[in-house]
Amino acid sequence: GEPAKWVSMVTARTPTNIAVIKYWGKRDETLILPINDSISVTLDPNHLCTTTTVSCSPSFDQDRMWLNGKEISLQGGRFQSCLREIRARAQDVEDEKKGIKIKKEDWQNLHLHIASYNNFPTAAGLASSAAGLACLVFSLAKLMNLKEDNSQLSAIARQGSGSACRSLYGGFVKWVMGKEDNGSDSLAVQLADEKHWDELVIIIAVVSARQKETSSTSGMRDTVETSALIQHRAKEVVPKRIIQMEDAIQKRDFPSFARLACTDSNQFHAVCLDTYPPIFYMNDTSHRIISCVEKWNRAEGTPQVAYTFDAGPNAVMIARNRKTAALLLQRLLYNFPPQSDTDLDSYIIGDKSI
Ligand code: 2P0
Repeated sequence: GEPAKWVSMVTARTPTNIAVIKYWGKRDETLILPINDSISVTLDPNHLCTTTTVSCSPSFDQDRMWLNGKEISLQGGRFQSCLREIRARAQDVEDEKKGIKIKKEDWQNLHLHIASYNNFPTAAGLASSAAGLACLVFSLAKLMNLKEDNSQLSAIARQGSGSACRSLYGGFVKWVMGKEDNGSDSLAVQLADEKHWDELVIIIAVVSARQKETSSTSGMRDTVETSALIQHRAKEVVPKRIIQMEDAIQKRDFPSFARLACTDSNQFHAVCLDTYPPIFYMNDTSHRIISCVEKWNRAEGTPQVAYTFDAGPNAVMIARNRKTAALLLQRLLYNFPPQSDTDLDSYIIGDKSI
């Protein structure tokens, strides 16, 4: 009679991460190998995150994927690299209750259906690809019963999107650039877990939810090709900051942490400006937020809040504790009053066109 039709399914949720020492520039575009180490903090999984369900069934006749409910193409080389790496490590799966028995060689022919949701604006410089690719790799690894640990999985996620490798861990994470040409040692390690420094509060001001104009991938390619500053940054500046940042995290030294995070964000944007043609990710509102935080920190005599901006105008602010976070929110609402109270737009500051 009819062969048994079954579906095997795994759902995972992965938070995004925010770099405090930035990744910008690759030495290998295909394997996604960076020109410097980077350090990030992974957000609370209840907030900015991707939820992904991966499934396989003998009744699926092709690989398909939906992002926020809309079908997207899986032809891209990066997705295919991740899938190839995962399939190569797939193991036997057996679930007697559901009548599922998959031999590892079967994975080469079983097709996948993948549904992924971001609960935040995609590609607006809020590291959506980081959470997305990390979640995809993690859920596929569970579906196919991989034996690899999170660090080894991070080296696979890296090939989907560089910053994704840092979302395989919570807390503070370092992406070690590695030395090997094949990328085997370019992976994420956890520096401290999420409980280590839990007084910190992260506040994100969505300055604009529009998609960014220059993708990170092409932006960093242009930077490596045209900026004279990027080599100085990668070789001289970042290695020292990585050591200092690890130390600041270990000691929960907020003044050092804030100084390093702010100056590294500023240097990343300086390197973007040094790219030809220049890349502008921050806008006037971003600059006003920096001034506001700098003025406050100076008035207090010691940093209360750190800021960092990625490939977009949105501000990520890290307050030293809950009390400071409450004061920060007050200041932001006073200086950047919401422009509409009708819908989600009220969370978007400074961009009248939205
Ligand atoms: C970071 N960003 O360290 C830096 C800071 C943006 C600014 O990683 O080409 O999406 O997929 O490796 O990871 C954004 O770049 O780029 C990024 P690809 P990715 O978070």
